[in-house]
Amino acid sequence: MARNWNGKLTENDVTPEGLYLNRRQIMAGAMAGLGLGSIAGPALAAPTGLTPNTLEEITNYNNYYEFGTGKEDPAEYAHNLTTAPWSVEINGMVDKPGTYALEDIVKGKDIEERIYRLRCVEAWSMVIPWNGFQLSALLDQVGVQSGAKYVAFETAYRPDEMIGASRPVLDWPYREGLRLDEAMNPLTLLATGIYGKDLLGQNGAPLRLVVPWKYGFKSIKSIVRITLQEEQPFTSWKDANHREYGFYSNVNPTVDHPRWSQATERVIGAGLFGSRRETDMFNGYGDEVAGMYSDLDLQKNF
Ligand SMILES: Nc1nc2c(c(=O)[nH]1)N[C@H]1C(S)=C(S)[C@@H](COP(=O)(O)O)O[C@H]1N2
Ligand SMILES: [Mo]
Repeated sequence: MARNWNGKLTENDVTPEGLYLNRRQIMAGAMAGLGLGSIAGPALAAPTGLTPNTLEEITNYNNYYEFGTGKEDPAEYAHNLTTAPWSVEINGMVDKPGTYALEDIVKGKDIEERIYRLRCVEAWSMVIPWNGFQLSALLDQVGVQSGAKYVAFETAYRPDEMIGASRPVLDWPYREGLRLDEAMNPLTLLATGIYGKDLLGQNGAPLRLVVPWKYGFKSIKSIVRITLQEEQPFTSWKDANHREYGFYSNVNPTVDHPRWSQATERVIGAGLFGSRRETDMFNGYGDEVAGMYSDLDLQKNF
């Protein structure tokens, strides 16, 4: 019987047994990958019984501007990033600041499968079966101090390994941020894999954020620093154009990008000419996240 991430029964109750067993085998594969987390309970189904895109699609149509702005550039160049050893500096308003080896970050975490929609601000979307753990587990581990209101994230900046990072596309390093309650939301994931395999470079190896109710650019890749702070963090896309990219960037079909509609999205891989679907408020995750924004005017705080 399939249950979604919070234990509710889902449409995946009708998932054929074969597919379900297949998922279990995939998860066994996940343990062989980074191999440091343990799988908790049954494979987790998506809230709406989503069918994931193929690994081929997920790894060949990417945005990772440090490796170029073309959709196929990351697949060609991102393997140049050295991802082992890897460490993440966790600092600011935390009880246990420090530079944590990736192994120590993953150790003891339940690596789950989370099948999420990814909605890019450019109005295309995919469905990705992530493996990872809740960001909240890491924040609990390091101890968030009272007074911290935001979490800032930073991607590695290595122009010698990143062919696109010597060009002034964004104010590097790529930086993103969340409000603390968004960071602690159970949907917010630190991903280590896809389809039970370690992340490839183009998807943000070895550790990237996944915030499924926000536009894809919030889901920052190849994280090297996490800072707990009182002030709203600097974020690269808002800095590049604050009229087009807000801090919140919640998926919202009623707030158009100044240069295009956000009402619909092109589904990657849906036939030769693709297909369009209507974009859902909060990318379909409103039940889980809308309450965080009840005091905000989402037209102004886009
Ligand atoms: N460091 C970094 N993170 C990034 C990006 C980037 O250019 N650099 N692109 C973002 C955008 S716009 C999207 S849509 C998603 C795409 O994730 P995917 O390529 O794994 O599907 O990554 C996000 N994270
Ligand atoms: Mo994006």
